[in-house]
Amino acid sequence: MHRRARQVLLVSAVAVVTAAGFAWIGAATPADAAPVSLQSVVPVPVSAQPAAGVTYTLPAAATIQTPTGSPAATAVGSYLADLLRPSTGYALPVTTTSGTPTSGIALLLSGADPSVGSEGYQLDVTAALVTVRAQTPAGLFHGVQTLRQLLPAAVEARTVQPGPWELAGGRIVDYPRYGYRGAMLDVSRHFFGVDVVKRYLDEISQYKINTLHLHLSDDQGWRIVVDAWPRLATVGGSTQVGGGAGGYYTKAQYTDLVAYAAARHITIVPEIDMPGHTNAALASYAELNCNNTAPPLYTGTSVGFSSLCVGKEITYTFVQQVLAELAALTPGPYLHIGGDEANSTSDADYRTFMNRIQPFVGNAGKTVMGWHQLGQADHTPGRIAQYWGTTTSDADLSAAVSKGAKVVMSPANKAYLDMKYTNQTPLGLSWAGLIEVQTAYNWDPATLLTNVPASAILGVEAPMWSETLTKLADIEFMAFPRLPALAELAWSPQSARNWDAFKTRLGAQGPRWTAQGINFYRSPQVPWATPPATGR
Ligand code: IFG
Repeated sequence: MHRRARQVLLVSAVAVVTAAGFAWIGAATPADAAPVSLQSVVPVPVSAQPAAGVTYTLPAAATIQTPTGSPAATAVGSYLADLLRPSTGYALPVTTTSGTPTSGIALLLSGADPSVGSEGYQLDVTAALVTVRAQTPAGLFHGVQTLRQLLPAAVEARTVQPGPWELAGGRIVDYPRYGYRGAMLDVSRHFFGVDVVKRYLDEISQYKINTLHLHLSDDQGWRIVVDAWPRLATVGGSTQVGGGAGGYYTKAQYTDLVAYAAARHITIVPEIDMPGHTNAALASYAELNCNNTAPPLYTGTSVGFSSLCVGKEITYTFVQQVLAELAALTPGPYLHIGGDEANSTSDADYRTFMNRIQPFVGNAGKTVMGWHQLGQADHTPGRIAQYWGTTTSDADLSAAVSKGAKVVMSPANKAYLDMKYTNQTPLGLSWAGLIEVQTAYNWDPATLLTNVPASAILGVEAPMWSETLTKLADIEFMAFPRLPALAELAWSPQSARNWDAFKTRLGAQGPRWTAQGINFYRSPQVPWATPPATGR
């Protein structure tokens, strides 16, 4: 090659590398330099109107202002301050005001678009201030989660990051499609302590989930103290799948979890699974068994082999006392009484048992929730059937609905977070099928079932069974990114949802999870954004 030409080639090569280099460095900043788009929020809002050319920059002296006379609104302000202080390094005092702020961040309980209802919000960003308006503190909390996502991913770091902390101008008016937006954690197969559950509550609250169902009892473990039956915890809670030490929540710990959830506007739904899935209770008290002999504690993963003794009176004393003590600790409206896989209980006994114990829930001031097999038993007012089937119709579910039940959708082949993503997923099961992110996202809770009216659907819940999960990182790997996908099904209008737009919005959540230390699955279906250069 001619020398001159070689020189030109070399220069241009250097130019390309340099440009590419700058381009690469540049690539790290446009994400930071351009404020996060209002169109990028997960779950996608009902409406988002960007204000072209308007940007709000959070000043170091900003205050967070909440209305006088609402401690719950002030608590949301403090929650926001706790989120933003570590990464911005700003003081962000939380003050109360009876007026209309003109700068900083305002959380107000007046002036919201009436469409926001009891859980929605209106978010306005101008050059001068950010205002979240809602009718309730829960609405303010959900607006704060959106505000959080509109700040750079670096805001999720727990050490001070360089700003600027910019927000794109505009207005979002948003409210949920469904009132029941849940996650479930099985703390029986493997026990997870208070700190793990609190971390999971932190993580799911980012996506406007408002219910955490705790599966507190099963064959392998009983996880909540019952004063009238102390061996349930001390014996029934003494092991877990694989033979580990297990554990249980004291009443004080359960109460702490309930309060922690409530501060994130999440309601706890406790489950005592009956009459099957009861080996831990049967192993704790011989007298609960029909043959007066306690079976050994169970550390395997089979299901369907246990049953409370339907013919013994002590069984009903037991159930009534357990439910009464649990109800007294549970401010939420529901007690979940299980009812699944009662393979060792005859159909007649199942109906006899369920018809006799359901009133105990009502007597304790709560409403019955159960797996959809509960449709075999009589209706009780307000009852919820939780659908966990893999088919588009089910006789027990139809029976429940025909008797007046509402439905929470947890189809095992769409919403079970313990299902493997692919055959290569190291954790999880696959009996309901493999669930990659697109499978978890691409369905409509209102129309999946052929013979259940859309009006019967209360919402969606994503169960996380823990036969194969032993630690927080396992829970995170299975929940992220599918839980945000299911959260969008539960919150956003069906008309606003489509996979191609969602996967890009989901990809932009990746750096936020990296900054939070969430151990998420980098699904090949998702175009993951590059994480910002943040310290943890
Ligand atoms: N089905 C059982 C769960 C659990 C699950 C694991 C329900 C309602 C399989 N019952 O799901 O206890 O073992 O995927």
